[in-house]
Amino acid sequence: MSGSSPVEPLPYSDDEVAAALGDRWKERLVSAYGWMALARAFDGRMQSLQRQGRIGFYGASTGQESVNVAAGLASSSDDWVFPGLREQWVAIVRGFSLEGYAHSIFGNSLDPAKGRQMPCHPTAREVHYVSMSSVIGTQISQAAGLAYALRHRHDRGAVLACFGDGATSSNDFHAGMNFAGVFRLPVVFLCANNQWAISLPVGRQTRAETLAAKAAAYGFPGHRVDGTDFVAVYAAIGAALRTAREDGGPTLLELLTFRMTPHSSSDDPGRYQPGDWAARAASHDPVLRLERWMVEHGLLSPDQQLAIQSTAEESVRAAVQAAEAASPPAPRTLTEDVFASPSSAPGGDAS
Ligand SMILES: Cc1ncc(C[n+]2csc(CCOP(=O)(O)OP(=O)(O)O)c2C)c(N)n1
Ligand SMILES: [Mg+2]
Repeated sequence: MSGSSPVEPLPYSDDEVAAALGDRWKERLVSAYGWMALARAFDGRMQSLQRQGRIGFYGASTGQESVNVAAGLASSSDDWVFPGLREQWVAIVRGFSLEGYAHSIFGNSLDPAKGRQMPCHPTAREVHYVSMSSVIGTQISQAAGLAYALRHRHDRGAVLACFGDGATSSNDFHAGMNFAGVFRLPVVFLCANNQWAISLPVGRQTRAETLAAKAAAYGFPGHRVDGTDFVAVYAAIGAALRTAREDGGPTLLELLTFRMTPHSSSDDPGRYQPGDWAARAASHDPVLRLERWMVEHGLLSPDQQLAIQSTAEESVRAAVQAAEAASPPAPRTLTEDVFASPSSAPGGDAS
C-alpha cells in the first residue's frame, strides 16, 4: 500500500492498543497488516482476472479487510464461521490455504467443493468455515442452529454469524436473532454494514438509527463499532466471543465500513452511488489507516512494508498459477456425494 491520500487517523496511544490487543500486541499488528495487505492484493488480482475472462465472477472484500482479519485472529479453532458474501478472509486467516481459495474460485479438480459452488463461496471444513448458500440471510438462522447443537453437545466453541446490512431485513435475521436470544446461545452476530446492498443504501433498509439497536428487541446487547478500525474491531469481536463461550449469551456487532468496490464483477455502481462516495470510502480505507498508525508508531519501516507487499504479490501469483494449472473436475465427480452407489455419469461413462 502506498499513496498520500488523506485517511482518518486511528486515535490511539501505544498503551491503548496494548490494552485492546493484549500481550504480543506488536506482533499481532504486524500479522494483521500482512493479512490485510494479502487480501487487498488478492482481491485486486481476482477483479482483473474476471475482466480478462479467466474467472467467471468475483465479489471483493475491499474496505472490509479489518473486519475479516480481526474475526480470523480473534476467533479460536473451536469456533465456527457462517460467512456472508465477503468473509472468505476469515477462513484464510484461520488456516484455509490461499491456493485452496484460488482453486474454489476456478472451480477446478482441487476445489474442495468440486466446482459446484459459485466463486467466493468456498467451504473449509478443517477450519470450521461453512459454505454459504447465497440466499441472503439464511446463514444467520443456520448459525443459531449450530450454536444450539454446540450447547447441547457441551462443545466449547462459539459461532460467528456474518452478514451484511441487507440481510438485516431478511426473515432469517429475525428467526436467528430471536432463537439465539431466547436460548442465550453462544453466537456473535457480525453485521458488516458497508452501507449498500447492491444499489440499495442502508437508509432504505431500515428506519432504525443503527442496526445495532435491533439487538434490544431480542434481549441481548448490540454495539456499533467503526469497522475500518482494526483495533476496535478486534477488541469488540474478542470480547463478544468470550461472552458467548462463557454462557453470557449472544451479541450483535454492527461494523460500519465503506464498500470500496462494485458489489461484484456484475455491478456498475456509477449508476447509483453519489459522486463523492469513492473519496469518502477511501478516507476510511482500513488497510491505510492501520498502515499509517504503524508507520507513525515505529512498527513498520519502508523496508518491511516493501517486503510484506512483495510477499503478498508472490503468494497471489503462486496461487493463481496453481489454480490455472489444475484440471477441471472429472465428469464422474458430478454424482459423488449424491448417491451411495453412483449410477452412470452423463454420456454413459461412469469412470
Ligand atoms: C434472498 C435474496 N434476495 C436477493 C438476493 C440478491 N442479492 C445478492 S447480494 C445482495 C445484497 C446484499 O447486501 P448486504 O447484505 O448488505 O451484503 P453486501 O453485499 O453489502 O456485503 C442481494 C440483494 C439474494 N442473493 N438473496
Ligand atoms: Mg451491504
